[in-house]
Amino acid sequence: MADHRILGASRLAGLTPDTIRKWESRYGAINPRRDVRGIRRYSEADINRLRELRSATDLGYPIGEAALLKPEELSALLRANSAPAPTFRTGLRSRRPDSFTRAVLSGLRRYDGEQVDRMLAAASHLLTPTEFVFDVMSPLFHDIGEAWRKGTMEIGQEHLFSAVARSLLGNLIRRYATAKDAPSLLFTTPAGEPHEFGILLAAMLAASQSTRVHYLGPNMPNASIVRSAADVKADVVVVGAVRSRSRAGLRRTVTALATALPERTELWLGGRAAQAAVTHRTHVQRFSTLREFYEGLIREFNAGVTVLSP
Ligand code: B12
Repeated sequence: MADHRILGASRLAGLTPDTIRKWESRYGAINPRRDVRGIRRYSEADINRLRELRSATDLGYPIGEAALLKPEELSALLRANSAPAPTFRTGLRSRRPDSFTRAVLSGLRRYDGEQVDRMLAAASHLLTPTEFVFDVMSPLFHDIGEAWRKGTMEIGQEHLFSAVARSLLGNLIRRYATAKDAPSLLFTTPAGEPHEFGILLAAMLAASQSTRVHYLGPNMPNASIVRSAADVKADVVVVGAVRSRSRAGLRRTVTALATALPERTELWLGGRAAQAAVTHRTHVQRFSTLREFYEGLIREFNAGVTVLSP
């Protein structure tokens, strides 16, 4: 069957020539052959792919994401979504979390921060908050941290991912709507504890459950934590502890913090070193994993309804 020039392809696919060119140059969505004069020639398969990409974007998928799908994946996606368009955070079953993690890692290998950002943003839109945290962000942080530690990934790539992830998670946390009387949770780590991604993910889970989140980042002296907790009327201070080098030091810090916080404020400890920080004060809870923390949130605040501001 004869190939088509761009005008014919445009008519058959229902897209403007300009869009077709952009989808090719920006997203690598198709790769038409060129004839001897360098003019693009679109095969039936190219036109079919353009039609399917158009349908995917009509359904609400960003072109940058749809363009990454292989032809059979794109067809399967359209079959699964032939009914209504996805709405924000419906947790689309056909969007497999591992397709996002693969796309993020491939962007990261090329230092393509824009792709990393786009894929993470798409995952945050198309998956539920818990799927996003447990199935995309947590495995990515883990795998990238390990790859960096083993030397199979450059420190620059780990930093690129961390910068994009920190900014995206920060924005997401601020976008959740909270009621005025929602429980107030403050997130930080003690002085000398630089590992912040556990508290960042925990903060995202808490925000998705309509609590009021105050994310203050890592490495805060006890006195500052106590003052900030008073300022924001914290119901809970959530402290992350990943390093376990000095158990005694951590225990001292945590006990001092627990004592200095007012009675109304609970202290929640999270992270792999949290168990080491034994303290006998009441109103202290420990969560080794993010899942336990999430269950704790639901249990304590009877949360469950996710409200997003537009
Ligand atoms: C990235 C990283 C760093 C970064 C942190 C950047 C940042 N802004 O967070 C930097 C470069 C700062 C760093 C520094 C150090 N690090 Co470091 N780091 C890592 C690494 C590679 C990844 C950690 C990470 O972010 N993982 C992703 C997060 C999401 O997972 P996570 O931290 O494991 O937390 C999980 C749970 O613990 C829990 N969790 C964690 N926090 C919280 C909080 C709450 C509230 C809850 C509910 C749950 C929770 O949920 C998470 C998901 O399951 C790990 C190795 C690894 N692969 O884990 C080492 C690691 C954590 N680092 C380690 C160490 C020793 C250090 C250093 C002391 C020295 C060093 N050898 O590098 C310094 C600290 C120096 C200092 N200033 O004090 C050790 C800790 C060992 C230990 N048990 O004590 C590890 C395990 C590496 C190792 N095997 O030696 N590190």
